[in-house]
Amino acid sequence: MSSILLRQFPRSTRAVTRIPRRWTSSISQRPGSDRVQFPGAVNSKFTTDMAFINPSQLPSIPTYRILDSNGVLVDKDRGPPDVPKEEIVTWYKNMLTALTDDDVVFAQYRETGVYQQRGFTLHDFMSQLFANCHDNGRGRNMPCHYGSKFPRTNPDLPSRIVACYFGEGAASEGDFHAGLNIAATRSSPVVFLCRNNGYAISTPTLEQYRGDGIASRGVGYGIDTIRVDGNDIFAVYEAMREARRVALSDGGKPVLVEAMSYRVSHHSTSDDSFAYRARVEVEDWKRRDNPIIRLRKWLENEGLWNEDLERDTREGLRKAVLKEFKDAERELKPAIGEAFTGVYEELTEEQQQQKKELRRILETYPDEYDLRQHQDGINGL
Ligand SMILES: Cc1ncc(C[n+]2csc(CCOP(=O)(O)OP(=O)(O)O)c2C)c(N)n1
Ligand SMILES: [Mg+2]
Repeated sequence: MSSILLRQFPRSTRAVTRIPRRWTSSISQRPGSDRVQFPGAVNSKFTTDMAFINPSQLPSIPTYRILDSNGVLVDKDRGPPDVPKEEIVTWYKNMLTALTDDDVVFAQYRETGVYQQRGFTLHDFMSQLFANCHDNGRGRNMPCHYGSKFPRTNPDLPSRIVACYFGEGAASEGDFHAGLNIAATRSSPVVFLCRNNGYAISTPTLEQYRGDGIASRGVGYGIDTIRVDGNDIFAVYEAMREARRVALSDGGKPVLVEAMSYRVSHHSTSDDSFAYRARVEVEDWKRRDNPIIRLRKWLENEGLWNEDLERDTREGLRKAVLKEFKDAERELKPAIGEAFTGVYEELTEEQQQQKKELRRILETYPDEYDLRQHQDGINGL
């Protein structure tokens, strides 16, 4: 089965992993040494104190920031990121990226800005949200689960990384732990970006973990790690740029970035978050500190933004969104047969049977299924 899957990608895009040769047997205990040299834990000092490590008594991992919540530079001796100020105005409107177009992105569902930076248009977003025939996922994903194909076609391009975005709730899955450990032991150039927003739908972080956030886990897996103030776009940009550089150093290694940014909205339109958190907690974050307000304050202090620009920009964006919304709503859905394509190069026997069964059901109950909204109606199957 895997060979069928692999055949879909040109040979040049397959990962070539060089595993460094390690001579673990050369680690030996020197007589009289003050520390243990054991293959499973090197350089650990002997001690006669029997002291269990109590994590709650260790200092928390600090949070890197450049701007305070009033949009003022914390360290007066250093400036904002080294880019023209006018460019920072475009960050406010469109987001920014520290990645290159060639880096591979594995996203959750809050990475709209990342897609936008890579050329996704309002038309592309709306097509996906309405699962219409222009959606390049062919209507097979939940709304907001955007996707696009592998960008690389030329293996001679400069080194690239994989950026993997996820929430702190996703980090409660076993896959997170396996993923970090595999990336560490295989020296993979991956930047793991955890957005810690305090909640996994209705589950607060207190019910998810007792350690020092997600960052402490990176340390546990031997991964270069930083915690950053996720409301500070300058700090996140700099941390990501540096994480990318580190990921490509020493022949490749993973990096973990934990960005702290409180979720002010409900999880989704079907969620009423006041059922599980205090309204005042939300109001405080909304009013006092969030990434948009913080950057806006900095821009206003610099004389680069004002109320008029804010109003015009919001109005322009609102119109553009509503236009795409109306257009996308009117488009046909993808052909029904698309439900079966895109995974295997050829349909498996099981899929062929399922397709036949689907046709039988659709033809038996024509009043239950409106096929006119799909491209090619029943012929699209
Ligand atoms: C394996 C699995 N279990 C449950 C869900 C349902 N689910 C969707 S989003 C979500 C919360 C995720 O929280 P987090 O990773 O913190 O992301 P956030 O939405 O807070 O950014 C859950 C439980 C899922 N999609 N997949
Ligand atoms: Mg979360």
